Amino acid sequence: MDKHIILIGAPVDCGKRNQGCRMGPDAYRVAGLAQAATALGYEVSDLGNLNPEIVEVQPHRNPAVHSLAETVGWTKTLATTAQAAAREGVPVFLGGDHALAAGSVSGMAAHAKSQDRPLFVLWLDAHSDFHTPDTTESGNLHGTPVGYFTGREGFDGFPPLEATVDPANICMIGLRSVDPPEREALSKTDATLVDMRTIDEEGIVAPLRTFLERVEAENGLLHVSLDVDFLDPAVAPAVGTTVPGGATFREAHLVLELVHDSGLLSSLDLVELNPFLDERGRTASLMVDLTASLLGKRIFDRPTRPFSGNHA
Ligand code: B3U
Ligand code: MN
Ligand code: MN
Repeated sequence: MDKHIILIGAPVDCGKRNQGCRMGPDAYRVAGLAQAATALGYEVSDLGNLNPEIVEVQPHRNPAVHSLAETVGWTKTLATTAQAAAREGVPVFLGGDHALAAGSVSGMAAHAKSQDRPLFVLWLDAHSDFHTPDTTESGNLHGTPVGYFTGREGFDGFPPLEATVDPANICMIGLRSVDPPEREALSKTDATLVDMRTIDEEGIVAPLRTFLERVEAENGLLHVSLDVDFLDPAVAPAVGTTVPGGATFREAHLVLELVHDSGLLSSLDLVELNPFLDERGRTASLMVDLTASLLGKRIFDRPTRPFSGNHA
């Protein structure tokens, strides 16, 4: 993995009605994200907080959809920034709500295409975010980014995709809130769907290893999108949509440690942190600690074993 981390503040707050995620980027800074990466031997740059491009769009035919222009503007800004940053290091998108992944992931997909490599996405979330603007009932576009970057229809006004992500290259872990239209559409794809029952029955490691081995075998780039609600709200309360029964503290660290050991990480989103709802910064600090695990923080060194190619 590249030793240069590029922090990109994405104070996106338009993907749902309850506000507060715009404070996320600064909460990560205050919680010491840059210092944690520096301590692990990375060079760190911080691009500061970005602003969305100003765009005009036609209102969507689904009257529930809100904040379309702002979401489209963010998608453009973040896709462009992702492509430029990916040439220099590992972009880390400091959210902001999950609507930002429409831009971060589509930009990374374009970057991967320019290198003639496939993009794989590890989606750590209680939700599948596979709606389209036509199927969303809430009208909250943070429920749609996966629909967008896989090329589903209905994203009128959004920038055309330079490259789509093949659903077969997506692994979602932590699922426990999937709406009927999302379930129906997902069932027609080859996405790997790891819900809480699968985790309880098989553990979280086996499906993750299988996925990472495929990324490696296909020489893919790997984008990790970490939604705070992947975690159980008992350990990560600072989130608008709390869904009980989430990943434990230890499961989350283990997932990110295994991704680190794979040596495959190319980019990361940290999303849905709402510092307004936090308890003395504990969720922000946990997200920083999890990022440190992803960047190689460990208790003891161990011989790298989980993958055929022995990455550093
Ligand atoms: N699927 C629901 C709920 C939701 C999606 N993402 C979050 N909540 N965070 C919706 O509104 O689309
Ligand atoms: Mn999400
Ligand atoms: Mn979620």
